[in-house]
Amino acid sequence: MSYAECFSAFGPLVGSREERGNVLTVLGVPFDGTTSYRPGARFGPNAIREAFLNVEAYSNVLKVDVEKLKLRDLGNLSRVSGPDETTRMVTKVTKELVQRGQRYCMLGGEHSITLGSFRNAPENTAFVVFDAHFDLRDEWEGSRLSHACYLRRITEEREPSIVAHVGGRAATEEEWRLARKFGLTVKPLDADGHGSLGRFKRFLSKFKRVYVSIDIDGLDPAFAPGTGTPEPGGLTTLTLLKYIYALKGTEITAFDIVEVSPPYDNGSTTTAAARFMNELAALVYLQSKKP
Ligand SMILES: [Mn+2]
Repeated sequence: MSYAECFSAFGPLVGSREERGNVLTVLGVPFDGTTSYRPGARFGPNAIREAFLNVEAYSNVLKVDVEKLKLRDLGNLSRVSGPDETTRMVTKVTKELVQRGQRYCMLGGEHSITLGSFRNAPENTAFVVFDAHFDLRDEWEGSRLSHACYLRRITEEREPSIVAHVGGRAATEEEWRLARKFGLTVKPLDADGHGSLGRFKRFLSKFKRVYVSIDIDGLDPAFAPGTGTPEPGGLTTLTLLKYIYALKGTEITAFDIVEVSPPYDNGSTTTAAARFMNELAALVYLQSKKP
C-alpha cells in the first residue's frame, strides 16, 4: 500500500464498505425534492458524517466506545429527481439490508425517505418519531409522497397505534384529530413532565422491536436552527437524549435522522444529530451482544 492510499481518506465515510462483522450499516439519502419551505437537507448526510467523526465517541451513559465498533458505510444513494423514484430506491436498498440481517442508520435528506425504509420493518415493530410535525396530510403540493404526508402513508400501511410521537406542535386541526389514534403522543410541554418517560417505556414494552425516526426539527430551533421547516417551542437536546436512553433494552431494527439542513446551521444541529447517531449506534451494539 502506498503512503497516498494509507494517509488519504475517501471521507467523510464513517466506516468501511465491508459487511462482515459490522454492528451497523450507514446509508445516506441526499434527497430534499419535496421540501416545502427551505431546501438544503440534501447536504445533510455528509454534514452529519463530518460531525459524527468529530464528537466524542465514548458514551459515558451507555459505557460503549462507538469508535471501537465496526460500522459499514454504504455512502449515499444517487440523487434522483422525484419522491416516487426515491421511495422506490430506499425501499429496495433497505429491504436488502433487512433480509441480510443488517441493522442500519439512514441519514437524510427529508422525512419522506422514512416511508420506504419503515415499510421493510418486521411485524410488531413500534415506530418512534421525534418531530415538530405530524406529517399526516393526505397530499401536499401535488404529491402523496411529500415529507408532509409520509406518516399518513405509514399509518395506512400499518396501524396508527404503533406510533409514538414525541415533540409534535405544528399541525392542522385534521392532523391533531388523526394523531389521537397514535399509541402515544408526547407534546413538548409535557415531555419533561412527571410520568412521560414512564408512559414512553410502557408503550415500548408492548412491542418486540422499534424503528426510530429523528426529524431534527423536533428540537427547538434554538438547539437545531439548521432545518427546513423550523418550529419554535420544541424539545431540548437533553430531553431528546433522555428518550433515546429510555430505548435501552428494546431491540432497535433501524433508525433514521432526517431534515438536517446544513446551509442554515451554526454547527449545533449537525452535532446534535451526530450525538443522537452515536448513542443510537451504542444501543444497537448493546442489543446485538444479547443472546
Ligand atoms: Mn418535521
